[in-house]
Amino acid sequence: MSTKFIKVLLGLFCLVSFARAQSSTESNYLVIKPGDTAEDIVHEAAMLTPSPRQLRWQQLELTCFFHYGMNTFTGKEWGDGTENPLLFNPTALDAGQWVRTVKDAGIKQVIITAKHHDGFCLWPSKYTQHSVKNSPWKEGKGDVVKEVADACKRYKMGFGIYLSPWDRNSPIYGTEAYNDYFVNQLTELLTQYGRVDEVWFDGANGGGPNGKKQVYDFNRWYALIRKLQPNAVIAIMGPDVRWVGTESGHGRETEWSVVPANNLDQNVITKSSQHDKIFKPEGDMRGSDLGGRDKIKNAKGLVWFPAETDVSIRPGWFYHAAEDDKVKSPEKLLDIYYNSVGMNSVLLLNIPPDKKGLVSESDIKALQGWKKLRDETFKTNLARNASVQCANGLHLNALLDDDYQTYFTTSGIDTSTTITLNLQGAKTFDVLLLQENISIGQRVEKFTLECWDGKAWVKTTEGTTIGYKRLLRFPTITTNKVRLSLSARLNPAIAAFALYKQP
Ligand code: FUL
Repeated sequence: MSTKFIKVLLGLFCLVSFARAQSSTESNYLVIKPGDTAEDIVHEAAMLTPSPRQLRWQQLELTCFFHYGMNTFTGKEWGDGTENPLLFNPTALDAGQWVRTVKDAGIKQVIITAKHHDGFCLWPSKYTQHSVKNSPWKEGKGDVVKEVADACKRYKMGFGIYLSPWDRNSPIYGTEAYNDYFVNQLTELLTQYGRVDEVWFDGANGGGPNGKKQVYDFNRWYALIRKLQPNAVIAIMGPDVRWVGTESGHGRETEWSVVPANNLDQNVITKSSQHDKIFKPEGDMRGSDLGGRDKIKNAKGLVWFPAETDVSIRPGWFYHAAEDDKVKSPEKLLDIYYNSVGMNSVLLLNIPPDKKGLVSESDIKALQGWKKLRDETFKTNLARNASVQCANGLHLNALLDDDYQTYFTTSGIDTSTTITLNLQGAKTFDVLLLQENISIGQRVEKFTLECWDGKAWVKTTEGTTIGYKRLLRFPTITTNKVRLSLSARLNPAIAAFALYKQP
């Protein structure tokens, strides 16, 4: 039996025997074996699945940043670390208002900038004087990180921390002692505030106060996080979540969650279990396609490494009163939603609280308008009552059952299919939603939606990858019959198909 045939059989076994997806036990990483053909590698990519922590994170869809700190009070974006802690003095800080506001907008997890590049800590760290403990706020007894963590518990929201590796205040930055200092701070954050769901490490690495650059001890940090907070994803300068490559809020049309892993340290991999692989992301993060056939054919390894799209609701990452009239409109935020969540990415939207310590009115209005636009569009799936036909399909109704766990797939070794949906009368729509069940893998490489105009099939929209979620907008169309054609790397696992009409 050829290895290709065995792999196809294996893929089929996974699909057919698990009509409902089980919790992911497959690996999110593999090393390409010498002698694997380009076709073998494509099948291997199709078999990779997210780790449980990556799967949980992907399903959040909407997360947010709170950039807050010394810059809020100095008006800067990057403090230089010489700022006086006396400047930090919010008059009405209410983390409950922050978390409530973003929860009302549909956001599921927040990340607080516990320390930005200026080194000022929003919690009373034992290891530095440059923190809230030397500020007038609550007479030095306050702890912003605790207030945010507590609000997240109260409102049942995910909680994450941003800890800037680059520290422009620390006198030991640029020496090995800084790595110990960083581990000490990380330990405080990972042990004093309950569950942490995401740890976000920035890529920025300039010089410290003495001009020296720091060689970061990433592996030590990752091991500490895995030990103290095993459910947390480690983002950006970390192994679980990849930066999408821009800060514009627009992801890529072709977004593969499986990408080459040439930079993995092979010694670390063989020493640790594959689920706990440890590596620092390197290489091109900005290309238009990071995981297509051309990109993976010469890879040494493959890894499930999904994209996160970070963007600020304002021009800057921190609050500046002068930008109150430059808050992104609900329509602009909706565009960002289609181009991030709708492109197989998680959105990380920054909403910076103001000097008082509150999310400002202009941001609240924009978030409310954005939520309303999404609710109006996505309230009714116009394909919901369709009858579904497919010559080589299995579990056809799984497409429309509103259950992400169940999924449509193809029979035999077919990796392409055409699904026809009779909409039971004329329907008018302008949005297509597709979802793959990623606990089986990301497999679709190309899809086309056509509508029946009474005489012939007319192409309405098309795309390449789907992944966890794909949303496409197109000119309004009315029809009683649509068909979806797709081709995949291995039997596709389609969890959802929906059509919507924008208000
Ligand atoms: C960047 C930082 O330099 C910005 O200040 C901001 O924190 C952004 C999210 O990441 O690299």
